[in-house]
Amino acid sequence: MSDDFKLSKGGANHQEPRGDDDVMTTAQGAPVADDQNWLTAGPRGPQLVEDQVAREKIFHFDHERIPERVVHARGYGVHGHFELKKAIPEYSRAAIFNEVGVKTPTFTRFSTVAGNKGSPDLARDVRGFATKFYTREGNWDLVGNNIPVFFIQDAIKFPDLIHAAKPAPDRGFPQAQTAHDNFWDFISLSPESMNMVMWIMSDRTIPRSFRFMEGFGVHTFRLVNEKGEAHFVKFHWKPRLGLQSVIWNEALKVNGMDPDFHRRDMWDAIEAGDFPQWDLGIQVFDEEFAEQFEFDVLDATKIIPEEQVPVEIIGTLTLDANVDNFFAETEQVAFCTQNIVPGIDFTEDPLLQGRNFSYLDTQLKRLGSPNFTHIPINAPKCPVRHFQQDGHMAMHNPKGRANYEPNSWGDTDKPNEGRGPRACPERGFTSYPADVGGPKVRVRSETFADHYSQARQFYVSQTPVEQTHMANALTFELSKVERMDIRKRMIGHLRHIDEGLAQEVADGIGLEQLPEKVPAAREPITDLPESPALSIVRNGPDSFEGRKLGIYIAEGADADVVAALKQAAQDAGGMVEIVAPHVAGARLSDGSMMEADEKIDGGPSVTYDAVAVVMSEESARRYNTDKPSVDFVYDAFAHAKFVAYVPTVQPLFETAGVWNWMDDGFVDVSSGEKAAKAFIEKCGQLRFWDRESVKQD
Ligand code: HDE
Repeated sequence: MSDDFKLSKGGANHQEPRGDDDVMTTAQGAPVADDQNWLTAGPRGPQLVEDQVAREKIFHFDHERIPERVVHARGYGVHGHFELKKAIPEYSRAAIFNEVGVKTPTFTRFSTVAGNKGSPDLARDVRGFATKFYTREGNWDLVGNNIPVFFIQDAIKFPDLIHAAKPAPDRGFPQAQTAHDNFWDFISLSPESMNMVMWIMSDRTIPRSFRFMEGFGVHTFRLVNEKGEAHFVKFHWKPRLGLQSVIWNEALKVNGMDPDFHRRDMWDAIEAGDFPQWDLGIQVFDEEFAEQFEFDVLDATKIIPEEQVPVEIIGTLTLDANVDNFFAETEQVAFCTQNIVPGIDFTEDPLLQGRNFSYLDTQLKRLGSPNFTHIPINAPKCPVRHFQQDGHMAMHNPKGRANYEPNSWGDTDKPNEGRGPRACPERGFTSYPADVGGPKVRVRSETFADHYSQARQFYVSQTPVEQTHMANALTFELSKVERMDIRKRMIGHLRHIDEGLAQEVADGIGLEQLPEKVPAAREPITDLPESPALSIVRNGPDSFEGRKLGIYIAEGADADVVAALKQAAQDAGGMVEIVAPHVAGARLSDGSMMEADEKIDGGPSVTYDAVAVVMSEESARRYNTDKPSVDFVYDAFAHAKFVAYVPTVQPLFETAGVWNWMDDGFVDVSSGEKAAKAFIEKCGQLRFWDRESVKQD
């Protein structure tokens, strides 16, 4: 036992501090002599309440938790910066939109919506994509999602939506799932949600990584220029690495294998220096466009297709630093939709207006004090000057005598001293003087009444493989709904969207007859043009950059082939992990020992974008009855992945049932470098979709 690791009285391990700076203290700063033994009356006697050290420790521990977010409880935050590439003074006076090249610090938190803090990452769910920009004119929070529309049109329905989605109040389950009666009951009684239903039943809700998904501000906002002129705007985040999702069967397995799949992916990418980037795009349009557009631009259940109003890229977000402390940053960050800066303004979108009330309110509940802006992660990085004071945990109170205005302090011999700040009409935030008014009523605008047209547009814009996934997802979800009337009502909506889809789902859940259509508030428009921007598959990457190859090796694996595969993947900007029967690794054909990143049970193929299996025939025979090895191969096949192999793996591939089914997604890489390169190039397509039984039109 080393000198600095001794047993103290009572048997607890005691480690000496390494210097004065290393001495443990209480929260009050008093040095601590023993942090392992509670003060007792005699060695076997009762503990004394007098022990202020132990009491303080336990007291603090008892109060470590704060309420989790009522929605978006599970999230992951990352630091970064936004760099403007193109100034837009014609649209906005905001400094962040006018200073090309300036790097504005940011904090982005990705999240799921329905699950609690400990729920799995790959639940089928919308992903939050919230970014706080610490601009020099104050914090701007763009609190968006990875889907550009929402379930409801009016904030008053939000508590019902969330209650219906979250675990039922009596049984307390299901967790982080929408496949249950309450959710589909609410949805099928809320026709306005049908566009969103199409999006959530697509693979958008099972993203492969936060790094490969889009983000949207959802609402229509206003940009206001120096002259006070306003334009409408929708904000978009476009991932540089292209879009990618997993497939449902994979998601189920990933959740079991690694519930932290998304946060681990983000952490690893940033630690490896592969900083993910998104371009910020804007769709700008004026009142005239809004007037002639088929739908109301204030209705958050509708998009404006990119083909109709192109997305103009103006800057780039780079995420380049993980947090130092998850609680201090990710948990305590408090996004508020009402955090805007001069040059950006709200619209009368009733969902946005409701959110502006909710976010401030929820932060008080969660963080316990109106001074949550004093917490470093929430504090602006520009000067803050006001007369707000006191309250729980106040860190910054005004100095001097003046804590009100107007005041005449400082009017005498020292003009600026002690007088405090004053509002500035020129630089300060000014609301756009939108013409609003009318009788006080509780009605939904007639212009919000179309519920199916864009749902159909989304569906017809998908590739056949994506359409099949949607039909499968709907079938899966409705098969978990126990009440037949809810299932039927849902299919009654689908019939307005696409009769073929409705039929497929009806067949999928075993209905003999198609249910009646649910009466539509307005006849859907059935000939909206396809919008290719809505498909994930059409907007994937063209390289393996940022993706992960899993190479399964065992004793006798061809060293040259393994090296060639590693090199080719890394050259393409991909990551590589070695999987082996033992975590110690395997001895390769050249006698060298290659360490493994994962033991086969801990590195199933669902955690990789593409896989390679390289082993001697002897090893392939040895592991052909090993379940994790067989699953590795079979799952890669079933999930339409590209697979590199050497012919000696035949015995394993035979038991996995894939040897006779090998298609163009399988690449023999035994010849080395060139073949490995060709394989990685193919992997740029991410999946070999032909393998899936696609819907035949
Ligand atoms: Fe939220 N939402 N929301 N939401 N939301 C919250 O704020 C709310 C909506 C979104 O990473 C809460 O701090 C209402 C749309 C994200 O910390 C709460 C309505 C969109 C996050 C709240 C909506 C979002 C939240 C819970 C209906 C996409 C996580 C904790 C009008 C544009 C932010 C919190 C983070 C969080 C209310 C609808 C996105 C309760 C009332 C639409 C990304 O304030």
